[in-house]
Amino acid sequence: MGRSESHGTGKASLPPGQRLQRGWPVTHYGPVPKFRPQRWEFRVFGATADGDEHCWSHEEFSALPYETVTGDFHCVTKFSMIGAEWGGVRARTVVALAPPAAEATHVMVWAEYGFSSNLRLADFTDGQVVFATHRGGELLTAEHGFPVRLVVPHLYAWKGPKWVRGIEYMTADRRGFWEERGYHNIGDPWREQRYSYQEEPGDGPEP
Ligand SMILES: Nc1nc2c(c(=O)[nH]1)N[C@H]1C(S)=C(S)[C@@H](COP(=O)(O)O)O[C@H]1N2
Ligand SMILES: [Mo]
Repeated sequence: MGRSESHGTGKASLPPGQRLQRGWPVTHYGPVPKFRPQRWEFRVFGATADGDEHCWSHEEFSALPYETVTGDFHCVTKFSMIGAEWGGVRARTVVALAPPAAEATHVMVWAEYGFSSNLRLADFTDGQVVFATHRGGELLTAEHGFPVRLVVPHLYAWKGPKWVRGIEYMTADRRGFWEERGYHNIGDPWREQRYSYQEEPGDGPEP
C-alpha cells in the first residue's frame, strides 16, 4: 500500500509520475526580489465588477482575514510535497472583497518582474487556493515567495506565482509566463497535463 493508498477521495496520494520530496526545494526563474513594504501593493484590476481598480497596501493586505488550508504541492519537474499547511488570504476572500465582472472567465496572477500565471476563474475560486504568507505557521522565506505567494494545490505548482503583486480579471483566456513557454494551459497533475503539446481543443486560448 503505502504511497498508492487512497485517501477516501478515490485518488491515490500522489499524481502520476510524481515522487515525494523531503524538504522543500526552491524552484523559480530569475532573481529573488527585494521586498520594499512602502512600494508594495496588491492590485486587483481588469474586468472588475465596478470597473475600478482595487489596491491594498501591505498593511491593508496583512489585515485581511487570515485562514489556514492544507494543500499538496506538485512541481512539474516531478517532486511533490504532501499535506503542507498554508496560512494566508484565500483567493475566495479576494474575490468577495473585489469581485469580477459577470463577463470575467479567467484570472492572470501577476508577480514581481512581470512573472504571471493564468487560471480559470473556477480554479482560482476553489476553496483550497490561498495567497499564502505562511507555511506550517512560519512566515515564508524570500526564496519561497515572501511576502505573498499563491498556492493552488489542485494544479501544478507553477500555477502559484511567488512574490505576487496582484490579479487581473480577464474576459478571455491568455497564457502566463510558463504557459507561453511550453507548459500546459490548465496544468492538472492528476491528468498529467504537463506540456502545451498535450492540450486538447478548449484547453487553451484561441491561437
Ligand atoms: N515568481 C515566480 N513564481 C514561481 C515560479 C517562478 O519562476 N517565478 N516558478 C513556479 C514553479 S515552477 C514552482 S515548482 C514553484 C516552486 O515554489 P518553491 O520554490 O517555493 O518550491 O513556484 C512557482 N512560482
Ligand atoms: Mo515547478
